Amino acid sequence: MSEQQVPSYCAQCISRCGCLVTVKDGVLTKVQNLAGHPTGDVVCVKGKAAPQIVYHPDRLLMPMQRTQPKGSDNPGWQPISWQQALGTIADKLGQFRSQSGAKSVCWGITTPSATAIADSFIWINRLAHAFGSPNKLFATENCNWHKDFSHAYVFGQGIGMPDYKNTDCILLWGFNPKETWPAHALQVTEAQKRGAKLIVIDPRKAGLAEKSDLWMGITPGTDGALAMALANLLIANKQYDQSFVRRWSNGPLLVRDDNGSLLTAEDLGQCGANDPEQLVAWDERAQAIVLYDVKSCEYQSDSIEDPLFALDDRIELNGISCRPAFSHYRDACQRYTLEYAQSVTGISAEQIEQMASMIGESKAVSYFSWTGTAQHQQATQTTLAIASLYGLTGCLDKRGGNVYFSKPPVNNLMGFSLLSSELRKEALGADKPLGPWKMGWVNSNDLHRSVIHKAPYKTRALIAFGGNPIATKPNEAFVRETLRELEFYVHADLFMNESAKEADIVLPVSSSWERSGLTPGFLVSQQAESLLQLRKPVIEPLGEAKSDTSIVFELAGQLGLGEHFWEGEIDAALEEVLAPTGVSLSELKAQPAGIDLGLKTHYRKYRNQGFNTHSGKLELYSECLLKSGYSPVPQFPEIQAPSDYPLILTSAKFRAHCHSQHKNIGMLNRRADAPLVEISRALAQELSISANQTIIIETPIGRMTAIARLNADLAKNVLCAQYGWQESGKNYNGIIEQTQSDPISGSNRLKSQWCRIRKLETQPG
Ligand SMILES: Nc1nc2c(c(=O)[nH]1)N[C@H]1C(S)=C(S)[C@@H](COP(=O)(O)OP(=O)(O)OC[C@H]3O[C@@H](n4cnc5c(=O)[nH]c(N)nc54)[C@H](O)[C@@H]3O)O[C@H]1N2
Ligand SMILES: Nc1nc2c(c(=O)[nH]1)N[C@H]1C(S)=C(S)[C@@H](COP(=O)(O)OP(=O)(O)OC[C@H]3O[C@@H](n4cnc5c(=O)[nH]c(N)nc54)[C@H](O)[C@@H]3O)O[C@H]1N2
Ligand code: SF4
Ligand SMILES: [Mo]
Repeated sequence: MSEQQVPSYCAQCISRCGCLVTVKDGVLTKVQNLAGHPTGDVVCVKGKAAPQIVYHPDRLLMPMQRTQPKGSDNPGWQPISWQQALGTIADKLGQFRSQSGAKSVCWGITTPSATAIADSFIWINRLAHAFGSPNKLFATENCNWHKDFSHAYVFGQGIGMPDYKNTDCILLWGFNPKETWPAHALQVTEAQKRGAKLIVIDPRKAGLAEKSDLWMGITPGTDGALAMALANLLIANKQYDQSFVRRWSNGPLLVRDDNGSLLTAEDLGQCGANDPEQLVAWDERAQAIVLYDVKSCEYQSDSIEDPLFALDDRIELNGISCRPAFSHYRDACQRYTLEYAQSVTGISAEQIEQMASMIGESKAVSYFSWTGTAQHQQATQTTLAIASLYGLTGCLDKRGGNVYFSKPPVNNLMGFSLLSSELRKEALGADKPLGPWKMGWVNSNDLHRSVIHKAPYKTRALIAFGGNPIATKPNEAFVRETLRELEFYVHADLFMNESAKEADIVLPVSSSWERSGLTPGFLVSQQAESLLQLRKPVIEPLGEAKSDTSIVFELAGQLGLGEHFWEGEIDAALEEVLAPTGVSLSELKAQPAGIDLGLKTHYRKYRNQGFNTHSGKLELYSECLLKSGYSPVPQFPEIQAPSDYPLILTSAKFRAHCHSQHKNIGMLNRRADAPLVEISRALAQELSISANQTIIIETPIGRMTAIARLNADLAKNVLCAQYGWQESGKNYNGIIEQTQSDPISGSNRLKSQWCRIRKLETQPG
């Protein structure tokens, strides 16, 4: 008998936990944590369940094609060879490309945060681009867009990572790492042991909220109002970092009253149209303007260490009335009085004041926010409000704040440059001025419009690498209609899911344990970011399963795109990814536990390079949003709940499952075969609902059943249900209205759907 223990990492979710894998006679038997690895302190139950996932009898083991028409009860799957499968796919794609243009083919990608698709993410994007299509169906609008991209309107880049080793006060804002990112949660707990304070903003007192210093039980979807009220208090009490705001934010830059644009030196006749762009601030002490050069990010003044820039007053220059950008932001915040914020968020004025003082009194504040704030109709404005509030603390990229740790320098080979700029502008969704479509990330609403209404053109095929939009995008029926109407749908996966059942061809994908993967940096600390690790396959692929990367490289060859794919040599491609690190693939292969690049953190990099925004400053006022037709400061139009749906339904993730996955895995599904829904004791009492009874949740578009769990801490008008059950009637996203979406990101009310509930008359026995 041969037994091996291989140092590796679990690739099944964003936590990418360092692990030790036991393989006996070629069989994966055990996954345990790998002490000493920067994310190796724990593996979760899904990691431990890896053998059950890998050897599950439902694994797809060979390519199959449909023989019965779509909509039939039984698709009549017939096994086919890889050669037949890839040949058919290449022929069909070639046909669509020549008849309707490559953009008529959309490429689907499951989420890298809850699957191992990160192994292949760049290659799938690259294939779409090399093929000539800008369109990729992805989860970003409900997932990482807000933390990684809408934050950039304020910061010039994403949210960063809390510098847990040095922080004094942590905000977990709509993020529950205890269930969703254990390596992250451990850092929080360590920081708490050191004395850092923890504030959790979550409708549920869940996860680390139990051990927090302050739990803010917010009404779902109202985080923007809380952020604005907190900012209002910090400004009123002068508890914000005034020197940072004056020196490094665009707060002092003057805004024209007539059109909202930033005042330029050219407006004042101080330079010509062809001179480099210069903006204008007002020096209170000198009672004079100071010009700001956008390109160099420098003010033309020596006295800036002693900040004198005006933040408040309206002045008239050259007949143009204007006032500092900061005053616009401050005015927007002033609408959020304690009374108003209390009425909107359901949080007491005392608690809001307490949170503001904790932020104001802490030297180094850090925060992380993810899907709790991102799955709402006003998700973009919400993240702008939170990012702007954070901007006031002056902690961005400061020791103990949210920091951009140094990362292994790898080549980004997603291949956007393979697409012409004209084609990039034809991505579905490009009728909106901004949003994920700019990266070619298409949402299910825009895809539906294209497939069903041919607007602005018809999408004919979808080639999906994992994902289950029927269970994870809003309005199951709407998504099913899209998939069914496609002329050709290919789905590559480990398992047959509800969406894959609509496919014409299904391809078997190997699990992460059967293939290799590269992780350049493990995110949660500088030490973790310094690690470069190549995961090697620990077992042979099951059946005929292939990795997504192999499928991409082989398909590229068949499509005549081999030149963009190193003529099928995956190792050569990986060498190119690694080139800037100076580490070769063979060196990395020889070190299965990874190579520590010993990278060092550089704080406050903006001092040398400015922020990556248009003005080069942290933007509390966004001219970019204004020019695209949106409010330049966070703004929340009041949206009225329909009177017959008085409750608010939110959702959350839990440790044992990722989205629609893992419901079939015995050791991950001990508790229930139906979604659970947390409801408040008060509401349960009013409706005579007891724990474990089945209730019906209704929205304007449908109903689902769920099993009640009573929660004494939940507000009476809030429910939190599990999602990801695929069966109609249990599918949470079957009852979410796709019509109400964020105007910029396209996010949906997956966490703030109006609903009503009742008890199921006849309870299952
Ligand atoms: N076990 C497991 N881990 C996962 C995943 C998984 O499916 N399962 N998925 C991965 C992926 S793709 C992602 S994006 C991450 C996401 O990770 P998280 O963002 O942590 O995921 P959620 O649990 O959906 O949401 C976080 C918290 O937001 C709260 N919440 C709900 N509504 C609101 C609201 O309106 N405001 C506020 N402030 N909070 C609210 C919920 O109660 C929940 O506790 O997790 C990753 N890790
Ligand atoms: N109501 C509600 N809906 C939500 C959310 C929520 O909080 N509430 N969260 C949203 C979020 S954050 C996200 S990211 C989306 C996720 O949405 P999806 O990306 O649709 O995620 P899953 O349901 O996990 O589907 C993953 C599928 O990919 C397969 N898979 C796993 N690993 C691989 C692999 O390596 N290769 C291939 N080819 N396939 C693989 C799995 O077997 C599974 O069938 O869901 C969103 N939907
Ligand atoms: S949290 Fe669990 S599933 Fe995710 S990487 Fe760690 S062990 Fe794997
Ligand atoms: Mo996600």
